[in-house]
Amino acid sequence: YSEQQYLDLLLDILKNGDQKSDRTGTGTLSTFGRQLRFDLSEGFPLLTTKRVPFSLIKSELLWFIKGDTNIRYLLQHHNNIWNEWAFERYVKSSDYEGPDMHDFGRRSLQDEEFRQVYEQEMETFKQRILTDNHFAAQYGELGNIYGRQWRAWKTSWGETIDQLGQVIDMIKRNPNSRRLIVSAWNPEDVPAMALPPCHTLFQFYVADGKLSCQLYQRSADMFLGVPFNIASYALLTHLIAQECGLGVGAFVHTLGDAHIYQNHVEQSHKQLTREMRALPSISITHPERSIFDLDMDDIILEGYQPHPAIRAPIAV
Ligand code: UFP
Repeated sequence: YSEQQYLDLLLDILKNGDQKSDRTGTGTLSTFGRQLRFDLSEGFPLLTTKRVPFSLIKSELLWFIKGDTNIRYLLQHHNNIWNEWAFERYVKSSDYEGPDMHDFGRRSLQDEEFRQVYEQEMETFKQRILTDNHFAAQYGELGNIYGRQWRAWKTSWGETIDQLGQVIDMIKRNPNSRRLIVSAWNPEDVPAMALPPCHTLFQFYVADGKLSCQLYQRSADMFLGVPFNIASYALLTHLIAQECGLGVGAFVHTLGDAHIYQNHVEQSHKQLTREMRALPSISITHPERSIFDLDMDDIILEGYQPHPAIRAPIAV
């Protein structure tokens, strides 16, 4: 059963993980080199032991697929998950003239008065991204993140490579290929990135008329990040299978540093007390539409009846 594997790994890390300090100063329990395997024909692997916000996963994935790296599209779909990265560049720039925002992530958790000022500034920032084209082009842009590497990887000879487009063509023309790979990890760009890609590289595999996908994730926040990542790549596999006229096989999730933050331990135990429910399913309403033209309404999640969400602080 798909979800059980996730829960088993969560429990194993709680019991046997090594205590390890980390970049964010939070501290983790950690293991290295683990794998989860989801049979996508069993159902769509969106966790049922807590609610995972599928619409955020869907809009982020469509944004990646379009090769868009500007948060305006996300904001138009009420998706705020990348805001802090854009906001940070803005408040560090010479154009920013508002109240001091240094270290806003940590300070807004610790200082209620500051949090209100920060939220006001963030709201103003979001409105300007949505309404001011020039401002959006300058400060909504996140640069060399997933969408760019997937669709327009820069070459040394001054051109770009559409890795996702090419891999889809290859799946259609030569499904037996063992070279069906997309890499988000660009060593030339990594030193300048605030958040180097966590989902680093993925490979497709076709057998028996079914498409499988394996992801190598270098760093995995088991409680908050991984439930998103599983659903995102499961959805990507569905969309590409549809595009290529194939059924869905497995999503194989290989994890490098798989960790539970110390401030997620209690929440993880709580999740482990819950009974799994039936998995939801995915349907695509315009199967003839190209994967690059899909909109939010074209993908429908059905039968999702999870336990309530469990709040936890995100490590920044
Ligand atoms: N993280 C995930 N999945 C993601 C993502 C981030 O688990 O899709 F973007 C977590 C992993 C880690 C942190 O806890 O974010 C990134 O920190 P670092 O770069 O130090 O590994």
